[in-house]
Amino acid sequence: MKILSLAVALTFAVLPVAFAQSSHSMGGHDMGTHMAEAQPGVPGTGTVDAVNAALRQVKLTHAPIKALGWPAMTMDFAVAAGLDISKLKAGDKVDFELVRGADNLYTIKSLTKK
Ligand SMILES: [Cu+2]
Repeated sequence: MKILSLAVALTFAVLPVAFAQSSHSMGGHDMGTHMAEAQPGVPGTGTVDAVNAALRQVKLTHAPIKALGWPAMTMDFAVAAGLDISKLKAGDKVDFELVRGADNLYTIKSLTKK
């Protein structure tokens, strides 16, 4: 019986592909990343799952955000400096606004309980 040694060749064929497409990246919006201040916020709505005031992080289960092409999901968000999350707790229903930072991650810039 003959063993085909294709495995090695295949290994090298696959490498450079899975780079640019993270689930939260969005094509067609390449106006540069220096303008975070001027960006309008992207509105969203969701439910708080956890609050980490020390890390300034909120875990949210958010509804789909069409403007970003995001499906509904549960994820952690950084919270903008100056936004008070001390009264926020798990189970709160919230409206929020996101802005994209220079690192391409979205930060919550405003958040209100419903
Ligand atoms: Cu998400």
